Amino acid sequence: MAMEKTLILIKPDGMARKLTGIVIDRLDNAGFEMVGAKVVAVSEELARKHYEALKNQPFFENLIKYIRGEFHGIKNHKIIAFVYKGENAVEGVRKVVGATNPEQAACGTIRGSFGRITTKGQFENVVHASGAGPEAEKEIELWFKPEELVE
Ligand code: IDP
Ligand code: MG
Repeated sequence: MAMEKTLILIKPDGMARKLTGIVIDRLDNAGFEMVGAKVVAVSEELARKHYEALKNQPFFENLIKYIRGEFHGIKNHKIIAFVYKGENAVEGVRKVVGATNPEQAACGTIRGSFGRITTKGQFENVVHASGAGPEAEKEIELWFKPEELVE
């Protein structure tokens, strides 16, 4: 067991559907501690950096539009970013969040409860959560300044 930090984003569908409170509640109940939080207007540059590893995927351009709120009419492209901390937080938060494909996400996970695939095939999976390996540290550095984390 290791103390870890991980990045969570409330994606534009989660914002539009007013799911922020539910996401916070589920992470609270799973025993994770919020150490950073802010509202972010996602720039094109930030979006592309965040999803850099997926730049060769066929859905990449849609992903950039999605995270910038272009499918959901979010005023000022607003999303909410969090850093959560806890024992094995990266894997643990991913368990609470559920599988990438909302149709495959287990019942009771955030994505299993609230995610959907649109008729155009766009995954709307409510939240982003850092994956295993160096991803969490890299993402936290991209989205937060060190002094924005309260530990
Ligand atoms: P993750 O969000 O569960 O970590 P990743 O593979 O890192 O999944 O992909 C990032 C995001 O890209 C997903 O959350 C989802 O919004 C989108 N995505 C991933 N795979 C597909 C796909 O096969 N079709 C459409 N969108 C996808
Ligand atoms: Mg990922």
